[in-house]
Amino acid sequence: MSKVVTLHEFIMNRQADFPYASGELSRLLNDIAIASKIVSKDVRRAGLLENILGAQGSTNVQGEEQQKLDVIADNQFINMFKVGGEVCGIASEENDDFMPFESDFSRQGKYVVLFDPLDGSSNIDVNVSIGTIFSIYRRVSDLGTKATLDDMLQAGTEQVAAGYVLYGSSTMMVYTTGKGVNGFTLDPYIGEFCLSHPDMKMPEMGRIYAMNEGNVNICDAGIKEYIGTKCQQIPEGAKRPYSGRYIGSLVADFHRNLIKGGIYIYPATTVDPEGKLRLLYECNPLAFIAEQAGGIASTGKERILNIKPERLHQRVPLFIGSKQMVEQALACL
Ligand code: P6P
Repeated sequence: MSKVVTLHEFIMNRQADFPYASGELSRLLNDIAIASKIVSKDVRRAGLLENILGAQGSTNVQGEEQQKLDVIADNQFINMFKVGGEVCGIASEENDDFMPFESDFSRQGKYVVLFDPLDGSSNIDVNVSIGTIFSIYRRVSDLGTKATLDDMLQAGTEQVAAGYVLYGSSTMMVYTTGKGVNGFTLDPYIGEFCLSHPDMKMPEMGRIYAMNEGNVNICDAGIKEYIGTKCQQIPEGAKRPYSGRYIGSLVADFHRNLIKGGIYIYPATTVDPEGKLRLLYECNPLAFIAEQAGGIASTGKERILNIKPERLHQRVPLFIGSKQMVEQALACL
């Protein structure tokens, strides 16, 4: 029987990876884990509690109808960051502008967090997996001052950590600090995330493609070519074509591809000329994880992590997953 390694133990053990770390990032990652457990509890009961299920009756800056659980999750993470003291400000999908924390206590925080509190929330009412995505940067503004927009608009290469929480058949937290990717499964009986997927690597090749094929005639014709010639033909030596799997929840599609190999495509379309997914709190964190696991993340024209953001809710096209699959798709564009 191997020893159970909790997330807390793992983080503390890995702290030695960061010679100058004085524990702030470790505490921040633990704060995220605690907030995720609380959100997981709410997600698991969403269908039972009238005050949780359904639409909030408001729309976010994206023009998307907010679900009650979107707002609950957003507030849960924000409150955790405020009391934790490691974060001087945040930006989230659910808030129009970035949020510098006002207290002197928070202004001493070294980090900013950009996050999507509940991605795929339109799936809540139909009981499909959803997820939280987060991206952590060191602030560029001076300690003790108010967080600035520049703290938020940093290239993905500057991330110190990134991860996601998947509220699926089990609740998992997967993250990287730039030294590989590790996955933890929440054991509800002890209330701890326990190491279940050490040193995750994305297979270089896979047989799963994830795309909303309803868009296939309103995007780059090369994508239709890739799907028609690579995904929907029987590869040499194989017995069947690739499998199309599209959950409609980015975190769930990404996680499956991370484990089994695969590609997720959300291209620019005539409806969403910049693509649908947000650079700062969806594409960058997953790109960091993908690359750390041996995968690739591109807009179709450039490496996601190299982009210098200009706007908080900036959208970009996303091709992310197994190295060879993404390369094949990009070659068709
Ligand atoms: P569509 C959810 O809204 C999301 O941001 C991702 O989680 C998901 O992959 C995508 O959008 C689904 O978008 O246009 O296919 O419904």
